[in-house]
Amino acid sequence: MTSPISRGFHGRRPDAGAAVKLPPGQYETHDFPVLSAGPTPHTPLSEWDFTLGSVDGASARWSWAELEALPHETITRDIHCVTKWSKFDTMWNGISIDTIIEAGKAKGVASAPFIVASCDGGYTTNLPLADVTGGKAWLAVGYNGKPLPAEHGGPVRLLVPHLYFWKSAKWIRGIRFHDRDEPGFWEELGYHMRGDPWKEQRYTGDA
Ligand SMILES: Nc1nc2c(c(=O)[nH]1)N[C@H]1C(S)=C(S)[C@@H](COP(=O)(O)O)O[C@H]1N2
Ligand SMILES: [Mo]
Repeated sequence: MTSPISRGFHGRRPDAGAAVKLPPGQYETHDFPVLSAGPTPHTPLSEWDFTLGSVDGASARWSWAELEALPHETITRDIHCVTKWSKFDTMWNGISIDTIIEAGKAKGVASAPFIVASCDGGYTTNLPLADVTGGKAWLAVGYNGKPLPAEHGGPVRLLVPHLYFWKSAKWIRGIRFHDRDEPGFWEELGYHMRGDPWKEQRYTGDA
């Protein structure tokens, strides 16, 4: 008979691994819940565009085809929703925000220390520039090797996996630079301005 101690050790290993990846107050789910504050918009790709805007009003625009022509990366990250589910090792494809900002600079759009992302349907969310640059955020166009489904934000969503998932704006249509940190949709309603899951920055006033 094999040792029960050895069996117990092997049996607990996956849980120990999950605990390391799970921020405080979160649980792991294998589903992919859909959380939307309104109906799912369906903008045809022929009408879709993306606009990057500076503080002084300069802007740059990309059509769907122009966005698709920019370099893409495959990204595998854990995601964490403020409603307490976390999903491990989600796989995305998209364009780094660093790439978009560099392409915007070439079109005369200067950056600033904060951004607001805006979406079809009117949703907005704010982020410090430092949280979307340096390989930390993407315009995601693919999920699990397929085009991003509309309910999860397709054709294009912001992906900022190191912050609570409300920062990952679905159906994104633009990013605007700001000199000051301006609250977005949930941030106006009492959610944290930054939303770091490892610091449990859920609501206004959390550390
Ligand atoms: N445009 C838009 N983006 C959004 C939301 C939304 O309501 N509208 N909900 C946010 C919230 S609270 C979460 S948890 C995630 C959910 O993404 P999912 O539906 O792909 O799981 O999208 C975020 N991005
Ligand atoms: Mo959320």
